[in-house]
Amino acid sequence: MQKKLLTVQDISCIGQCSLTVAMPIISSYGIETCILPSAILSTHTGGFKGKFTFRDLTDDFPEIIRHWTENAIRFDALYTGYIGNAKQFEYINIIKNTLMAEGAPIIIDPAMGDNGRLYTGFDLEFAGKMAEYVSGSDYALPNITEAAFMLGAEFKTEYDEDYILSICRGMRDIGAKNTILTGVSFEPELLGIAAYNGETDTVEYRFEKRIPVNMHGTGDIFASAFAGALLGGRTAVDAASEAAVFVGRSIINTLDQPDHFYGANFESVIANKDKH
Ligand code: PXL
Repeated sequence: MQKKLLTVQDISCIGQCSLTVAMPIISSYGIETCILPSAILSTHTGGFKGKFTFRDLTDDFPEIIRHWTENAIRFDALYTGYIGNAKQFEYINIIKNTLMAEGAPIIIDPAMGDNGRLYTGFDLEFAGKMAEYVSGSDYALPNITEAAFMLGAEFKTEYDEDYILSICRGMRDIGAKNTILTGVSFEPELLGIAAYNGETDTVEYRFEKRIPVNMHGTGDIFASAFAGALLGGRTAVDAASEAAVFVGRSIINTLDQPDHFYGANFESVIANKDKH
C-alpha cells in the first residue's frame, strides 16, 4: 500500500528549501506527502536582500489537528524540519502521539544552524527546546553545528572519530534512537555522514567526494531524500548514503549557475532519477 508521510516545516516561497524541496523529493519516491506548514516566508532567512516576511502559522495548528482527528487520519511517518516557533513542538507531539500508524518512524531534522552558527531568528533557548523535542525521534538528522548546540558541546571543524562518537552518544543520551550526523569530514577531499545506531552503539560512515561549495537547502534535500528512501524500504545507512549522493548531484548540477546563490538544483536529480 502507498505510504503517507506528514512533513512539518515552513514554506519559503523562494529559496529551494523546506517544503518546496520536501514535497517534490518525497513524492518522487512514490510516497504520499502531506504537509503542515509551520510558517510562510517570502524567502528563506539566509542571504536575500532586505527584510523577509514571516507569517507564523502556530495558531492554525490546533484546529488542523482537530479536523484530522475527526477524519481519523493516520500517517506512516513523520518528518519535521524548520520549525520557526518552539510552541509548535507541543502540537507536533500531539500528532506524534495520536495520529501516527503503529511503528511509524519519526524523523527529525533539527534544522536551525550550520557552520558553527544558528540561523537568523534562533537562540540558545530555542536550541534547548529542540534538544527536548528531538528526544522523541527514531532518526535525528543534525549537522555537527545543530548537534553541538543541542548538546552544549564544543563545535569543532577539525576532529577525529572520538569526537564524532561522543556527539552521537550525546544524541543518544538526550533520547534520539538513531542519529545520522551530516557534514562529517576527516580528510579535505571527502565529505559524508556518520550513521549511529543508538541500540548497538555503533557508527557507520559513508563518504563522497567533497564539492567545495556551501549551498543553502542541502540539509533539506538530504533529509527529504533520506525520508523517501527509508520509507521506500532502504536501511537507514543505505537511505543516508543515497541521500548524500542526491545532495552531491544537486550541487554539481548548480555549479553552472554561479549567480544562483540561494539553493541547489535538486530538480535536475528528480528529473533524471530513472536514468542513473
Ligand atoms: O534550509 C533550512 C531552512 C529552512 N527554512 C528557512 C530557512 C532555512 C535556512 O536558512 O531560513 C526559513
